[in-house]
Amino acid sequence: GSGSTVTKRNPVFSTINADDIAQFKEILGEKYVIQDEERLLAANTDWMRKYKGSSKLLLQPRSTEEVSQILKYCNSRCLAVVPQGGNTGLVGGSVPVFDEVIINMGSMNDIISLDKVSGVLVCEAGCILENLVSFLDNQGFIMPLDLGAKGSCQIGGNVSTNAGGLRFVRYGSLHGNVLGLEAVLANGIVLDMLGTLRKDNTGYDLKHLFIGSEGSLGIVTKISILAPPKLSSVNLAFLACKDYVSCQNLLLEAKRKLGEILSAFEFLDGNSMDLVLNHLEGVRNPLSPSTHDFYVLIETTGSDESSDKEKLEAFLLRSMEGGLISDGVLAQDMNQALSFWRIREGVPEALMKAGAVYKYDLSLPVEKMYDLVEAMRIRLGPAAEVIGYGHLGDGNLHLNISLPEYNDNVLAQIEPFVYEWTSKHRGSISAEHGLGLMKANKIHYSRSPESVHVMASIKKLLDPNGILNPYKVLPPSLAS
Ligand code: FAD
Ligand code: 2HG
Ligand code: ZN
Repeated sequence: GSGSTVTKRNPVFSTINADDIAQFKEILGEKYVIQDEERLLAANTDWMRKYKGSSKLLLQPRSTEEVSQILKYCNSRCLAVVPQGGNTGLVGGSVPVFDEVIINMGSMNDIISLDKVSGVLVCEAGCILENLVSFLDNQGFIMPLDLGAKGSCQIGGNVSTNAGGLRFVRYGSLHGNVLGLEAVLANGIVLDMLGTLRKDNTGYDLKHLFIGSEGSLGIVTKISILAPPKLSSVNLAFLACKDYVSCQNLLLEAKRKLGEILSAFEFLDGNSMDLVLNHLEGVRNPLSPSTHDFYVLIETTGSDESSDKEKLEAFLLRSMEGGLISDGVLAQDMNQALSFWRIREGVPEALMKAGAVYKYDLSLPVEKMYDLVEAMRIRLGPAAEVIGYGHLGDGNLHLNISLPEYNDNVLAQIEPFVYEWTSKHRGSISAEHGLGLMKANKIHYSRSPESVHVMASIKKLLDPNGILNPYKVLPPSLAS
């Protein structure tokens, strides 16, 4: 009872019966129609173990044609479905709320092609991000996105959530990097939008509807994505700042002085660092024994080893002299760089180990961002640990509130305060994780009634029976 916000199953949806199972076995083959309790328990539970569904059926299609047949059948029977990728989503979007059929994309994991001239990679939606990273690395390319969940999340899940991550500051959104998609609509129709062109203004660009719509408009089956060339020189600095305003000023300086080579600018506060040190094995503070209130990671990626390094070193020296940085260390090799990243990428895992967590993924004006963390600390007092970290270079704060157990009194102190505060500062209540189940009813804090109305019309047009990921993204009252 820690995460769910919906209490009633929509009665328009059918429940699965023996005929349905037989039909799915006909379409997929016995082996790919899964009713095994252990598999279902895992697929019903989200990464945070906060949202739990009670689905009795998981389907594992191996081709677009199979996805199409499954959806066509589910639509005709009014059976609700949840598309599921790596199940690393953080807003309760990837698991059923009640007994929705889980459509797991993990078996659609073929890499279809890489054009080494254009850098366009075409692959199936179930490819795990890290596998694409390794494949491209061998060919001299990189993925335009990187995130802590890379070992489990799938490119289809990334596209469906419009995931941001650690390289966004350099390569931008998937709305720019995804060149084409194939998606299956609720009625089984396959939309071939799998272009590989950089420029293509022929009418409405429909693929964008599927980027970030969290499985509510269709199932993404194939993706073409622009992979940047791998550059020879990557450097990573782990820095300490005495206060938040120094982090902010360091960002402005980094954009001006490292602009063309800057590839990541991440921050975490001292409380986030403590949490990581207390809960993750084998992690140490590279700046210890000193402790600091703020830490910043700056990564540069460029093509000239000596001049890139010189540029970064000069920048760090100047920032140190100017008092923007109070301490810092430059990774000397790949292993040390990985150990720095482990600290930043390990925060969500450390939070999980610490107990219960309330997560807020906010876009805010950089100069206001940390005020919210401080306001929250004052509001909650010693009842909870409030930490702030995230993608400072993108104006994206991850505000997390950690406590031993879920507590409705604490929650009532956090919400709606956090949403109202964000809305007042014209921020977004979902910078990169999506709305999922957690925030389906909160969309109005960041979108006008007119916009939400158009979204609901699009949903109705593409999925008139509302079978695709019900109770998620839009307020249920509008979506069905
Ligand atoms: P899932 O969790 O399985 O699904 C997410 C949503 O997409 C669900 O609504 C699901 O129904 C839908 N979906 C999945 N596959 C498809 C498909 N093929 N077609 C249609 N709909 C589909 N997010 C960020 O943006 N930036 C980060 O830096 C970041 N870091 C993370 C670090 C950790 C440790 C964790 C656990 C999560 C992180 N996330 C981050 C959140 C998460 O959004 C991403 O991990 C990822 O994009 C989700 O991919 P997935 O394959 O696990 O999708
Ligand atoms: C990250 O940037 C992820 O590490 C997770 O987006 C954020 O745990 C969070 O709040
Ligand atoms: Zn993030």
